[in-house]
Amino acid sequence: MIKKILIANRGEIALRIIRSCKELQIQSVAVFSDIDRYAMHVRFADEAYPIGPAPSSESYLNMDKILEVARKSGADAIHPGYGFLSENAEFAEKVKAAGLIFIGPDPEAIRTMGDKITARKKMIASGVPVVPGTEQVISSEEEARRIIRETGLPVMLKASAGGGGKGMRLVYKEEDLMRALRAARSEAGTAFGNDAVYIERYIESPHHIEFQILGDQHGNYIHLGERECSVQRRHQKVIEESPSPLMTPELREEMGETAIAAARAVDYVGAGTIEFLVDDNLNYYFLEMNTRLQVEHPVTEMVVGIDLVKEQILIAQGEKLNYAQEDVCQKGHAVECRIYAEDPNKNFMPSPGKIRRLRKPHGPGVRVDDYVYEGYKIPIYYDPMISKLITYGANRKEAIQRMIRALNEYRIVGVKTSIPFLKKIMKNKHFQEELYNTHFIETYRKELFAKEHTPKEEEVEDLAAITALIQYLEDRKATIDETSAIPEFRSAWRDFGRKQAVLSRI
Ligand code: MV4
Repeated sequence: MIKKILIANRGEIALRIIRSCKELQIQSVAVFSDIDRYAMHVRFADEAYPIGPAPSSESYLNMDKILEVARKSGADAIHPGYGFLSENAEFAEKVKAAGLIFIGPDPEAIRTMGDKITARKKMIASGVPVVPGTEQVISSEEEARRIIRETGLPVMLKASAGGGGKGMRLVYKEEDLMRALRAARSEAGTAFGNDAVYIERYIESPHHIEFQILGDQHGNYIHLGERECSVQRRHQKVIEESPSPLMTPELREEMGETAIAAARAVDYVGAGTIEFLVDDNLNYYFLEMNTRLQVEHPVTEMVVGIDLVKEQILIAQGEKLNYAQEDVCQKGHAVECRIYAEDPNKNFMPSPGKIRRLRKPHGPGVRVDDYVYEGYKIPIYYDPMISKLITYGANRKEAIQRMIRALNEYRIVGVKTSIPFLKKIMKNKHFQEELYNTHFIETYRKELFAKEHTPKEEEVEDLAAITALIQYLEDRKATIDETSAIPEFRSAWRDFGRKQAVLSRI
């Protein structure tokens, strides 16, 4: 039985994992960099230990330091979350060698799926459909030419060590192949220290649909249905939902079984995700497998009613799966919006800084997985995602209308966020009518980035409060940075009262 888990991560996912630990009555150990001393995961855990300076290379990626804290704290397992060391086979090996449980798959499964050419070979051998293309690393330019004559154009060149869009090149004409190949190789070599490149036929307007699977240490597997992740910007997911509007019960069963076959091929243990590209004719192709818990796992949790982090922990301590495939059913609909501290009007430049005022949405079917609080300073060192807003509804329409309502309730003052951009997507006719694929944002960029000239009702409310605040500060000859020094402003209630008073006068 696991009694104490070290969470080798920060931010919302560290909180998410600690919550499941608490429900399982397992002690939690946080680790933190110097700049994260006042971060929420540090306050939330039962114990917390410093692991070094702010840059993640010196803290959250420092394997030895994390293992030292595990030993010192008496943890018996490590949960890596997502990002950082979560898909690092060497770290999983070191955790095992230290006599600890790694909450995730075997290092060998991480390694196989991390190398995309090896993964493709493994999938082909297991009868999992992959995008037509190479089975081996491209060893010569002649070979590349021969392959494109077989698969046809256009093709995509991808780095074997890549994934998630890094080091990709799209080739439409044979005469561009050599230059693209050299560029892809050189980019991959610099970025990953591995210049192996492979070729896939280009799927023109695909959907990105991924299946969540769980596997235990006894060879049992189930899938928990799919997530539709086609709304992306520069290979960053923006919105995820489950179920996918494209899915049929028959296709779900078939792709679910294919996802399980993919997991079985690497003796996968724990929670994992099989990514597929799906074309307009509903042909589907294995893209890659993510051997970790994913950012968007909550949409699956909402529609199947299973706590994925809890299942990960129970699997890691050797228990058999708590569910058979026939126990799993998707009910209702869930949508997730990723909220970033970025300025959508300035090409999504990061907008780090202090959260001055924060009001989270509540009410029926609303879940907020975040880690920020009023007064918290968002550091520049890590991912700018500050919150995930998830809404659940009886059907897609209700989940979307709930999301619009929840986004309207959300107030974040002090940093710019992607909330206005997310509202535009949720209100977009093509999104609402299920007419979208991976090109959604670029296709409707005009509408999605249009500046609004008429303030919305909810914004008028804020404008009134802000006008009153500015006047108040001018009267006191103070600046916004000094508000925390003004005794009255230590009370959010007084602030709220002032706002009501202002509103009653307009
Ligand atoms: C593709 C593709 C079309 N054909 N591969 C982008 C991220 C990486 N995971 C794989 N990606 C793609 N691979 C073939 N053979 C189109 C994309 C792609 C994409 C995939 C999912 C979501 C958004 C995307 C946006 C552009 C391109």
